[in-house]
Amino acid sequence: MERAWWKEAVVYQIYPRSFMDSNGDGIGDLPGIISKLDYLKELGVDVIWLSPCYKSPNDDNGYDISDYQDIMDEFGTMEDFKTLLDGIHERDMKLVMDLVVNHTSDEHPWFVESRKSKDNPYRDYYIWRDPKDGKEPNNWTSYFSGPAWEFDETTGQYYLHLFTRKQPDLNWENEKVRYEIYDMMKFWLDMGCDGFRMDVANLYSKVPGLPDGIPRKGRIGAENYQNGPRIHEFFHEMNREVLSKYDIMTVGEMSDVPLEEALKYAGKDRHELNMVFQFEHDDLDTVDGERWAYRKVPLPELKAVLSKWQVAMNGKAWNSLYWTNHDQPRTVSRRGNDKEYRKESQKLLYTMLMTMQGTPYIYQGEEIGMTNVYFDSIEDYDDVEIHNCWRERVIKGGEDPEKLLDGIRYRARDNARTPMQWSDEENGGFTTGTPWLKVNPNYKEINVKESLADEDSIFHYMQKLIRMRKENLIAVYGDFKEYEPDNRQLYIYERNYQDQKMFVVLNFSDQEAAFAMPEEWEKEKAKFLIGNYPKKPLESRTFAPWEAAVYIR
Ligand code: TEU
Ligand code: CA
Repeated sequence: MERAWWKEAVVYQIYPRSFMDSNGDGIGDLPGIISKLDYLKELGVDVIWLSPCYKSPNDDNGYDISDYQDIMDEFGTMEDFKTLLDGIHERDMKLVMDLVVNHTSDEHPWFVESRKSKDNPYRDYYIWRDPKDGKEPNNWTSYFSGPAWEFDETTGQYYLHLFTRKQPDLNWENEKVRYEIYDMMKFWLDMGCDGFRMDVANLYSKVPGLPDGIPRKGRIGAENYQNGPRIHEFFHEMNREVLSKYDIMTVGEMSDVPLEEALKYAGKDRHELNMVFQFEHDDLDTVDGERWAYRKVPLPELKAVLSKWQVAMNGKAWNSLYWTNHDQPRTVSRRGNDKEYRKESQKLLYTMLMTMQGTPYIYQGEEIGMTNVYFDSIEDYDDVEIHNCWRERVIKGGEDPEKLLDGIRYRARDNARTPMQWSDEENGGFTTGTPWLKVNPNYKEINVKESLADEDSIFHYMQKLIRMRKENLIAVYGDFKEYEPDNRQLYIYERNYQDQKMFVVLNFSDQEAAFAMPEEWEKEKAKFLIGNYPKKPLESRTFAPWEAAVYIR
């Protein structure tokens, strides 16, 4: 397997709005991030992926961009950005930018022009259609509730928006649009940025004619824009025009990306992207495509999906490994036990991440085991996704508010967006003002200051895991073989690289689990490498609740 820096790197995602506020306005900012670079270096991460920091009216917290080549007022200035970039490089780290080019803000000058008249030079930068029988051009619905079309009085046509109405979709069929985007990408890369995380990167190409979607519960229309007809052509072109000219890292965020498609997007000789974020393991706890319904996922189901990707990508493409991001619940609340076994289970979950093939991503706050927030009232939530849905389903639709609130408390994106908990001071030390989103009240116990002081903390364990990965290339490149796929408590696997072997045993449960050593291992003189309980030899024994142990020989 060919080595590459972006395969060996550990990535840390920053959601700037919630990371660190430097000036007391309650909103995280670039100087705030700069003040914490030494902390990130101490953790040991190599790459920082910054969620969007561009000019934006913040309908969707920066994922609605009104100027791709300037910095959001609340976050600082271009000067601050350059200081940040230098600060990252001086510490031998790299910076990956968020590239949001499926859509812009409706306040982007392209859209402001586009909506003026049908013959405006920018008209064709977006997707405009005549009404059909006085209504929307097709039946597609948006990710954030309601139709994916908005009627615009000025010209009597509708425009497409897969997300909010303030996020009109760009028309990727238009070559001019694509080349504008490529130029903008070069602007950041020429400045020294080290790559892109590409937002909803499998949605750019829509099926010509924009046919109706298959009617179903949940969002309608996806089969007409997910992994669309020209998407690979677009990535080849982007690769040829931009990506191939720089030594960078690229990751496409792609919901509903089947394995066969991922093998193309991230295929090693296909000249598209380095890797994708896929969501198959993430989607397992949903029910019937209903966004807010959830269920407990039996371990064998989760393992089946994770293992499938490990095996299928080996030697052909490259995985990204993540448990959460700014759109997902907190890992320990969703997959571990955020009460009795918060530390143990979080450590186990990241032991898994750091011992699989692929590039691991840590979302801010995961290194101290931050939890879901479980707000009492809908008013406490900020997310446009939640408020749109509430309006449509509770206020207009008369649905049971308690039931919906229960689902929201579990799955809300705001769970990951509460401010970073730096200390036990007011507002977790995130701001001296009023935070834009309430701090999780558990900041008194769960915070960075406490984690740094405690030798046994999740932070220090995460630090060791990262170091372990750097010292053992097998953790990065080894192939993957699973044992006992039907075991409902234990995830057991082996990695192989050159003449080395690594064994991993993970007890994903609140109960002790009996571990019977597979025959092939009996002969192996494996030594304990890392784990979240005191060292024990590799032998048949019971594993404590949420015990994780890694062996090597
Ligand atoms: O998310 C894309 C995506 O698939 C998510 O929309 C997910 O389905 C959603 O969060 C739940 O409804 C990306 C960004 O990560 C997200 O923050 C943006 O809101 C979205 O794209 C639009 O840019
Ligand atoms: Ca601020």
